[in-house]
Amino acid sequence: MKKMIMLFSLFLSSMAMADCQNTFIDGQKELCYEYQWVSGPHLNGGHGHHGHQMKRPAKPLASSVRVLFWKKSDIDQNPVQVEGLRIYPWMIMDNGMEHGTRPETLRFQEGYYYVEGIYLMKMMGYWEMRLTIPADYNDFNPEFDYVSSFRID
Ligand SMILES: [Cu+2]
Repeated sequence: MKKMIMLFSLFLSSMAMADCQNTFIDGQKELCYEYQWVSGPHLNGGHGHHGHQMKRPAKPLASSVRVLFWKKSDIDQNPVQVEGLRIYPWMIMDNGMEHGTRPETLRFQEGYYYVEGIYLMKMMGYWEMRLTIPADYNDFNPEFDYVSSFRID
C-alpha cells in the first residue's frame, strides 16, 4: 500500500512537472506560468500596410495576453502574485538589432496578470514576451535584464 501511494504521488508530481512548461524564478521561489492570448497576437501595430496602395493603413491593433503563475510544487496551481513583475514585448531582428515598442500595461485581476496595449510591428525577425522583476527601474536594460521569455508565433 505504501508503495502504491508512493508511486501515485510520483505520478502526480511528474504530471505537475509536465505542466510546468514555462518557469520563472522569483528569488528563492520557483514558479511555473502559462499564458493565453486574449487578443492577437496582432502583428500589425504600427505599420499596418495592406497589399494595395490607396487603402488607408490599418489602425494598429493592440494585443493582450494573460499569464498565470503558480508555485512549482503546487499541484493545484493556485495563482501567485509576483511583486514588482514586468512583462514586456521585445523584438529580435534578423539583422541582429533588437528593440521594444510602445509601453505596455500590466494589471492583476482574479489571479491572472493581463498585459495589455502590446503593439507588435510586422518586421523581419520575431517578437517575444519577456518576464522579469527589475531590481532598479531606472537602470533596467530590456535587452539583457530578463529571466524568462516566450516567443510570439
Ligand atoms: Cu524591428
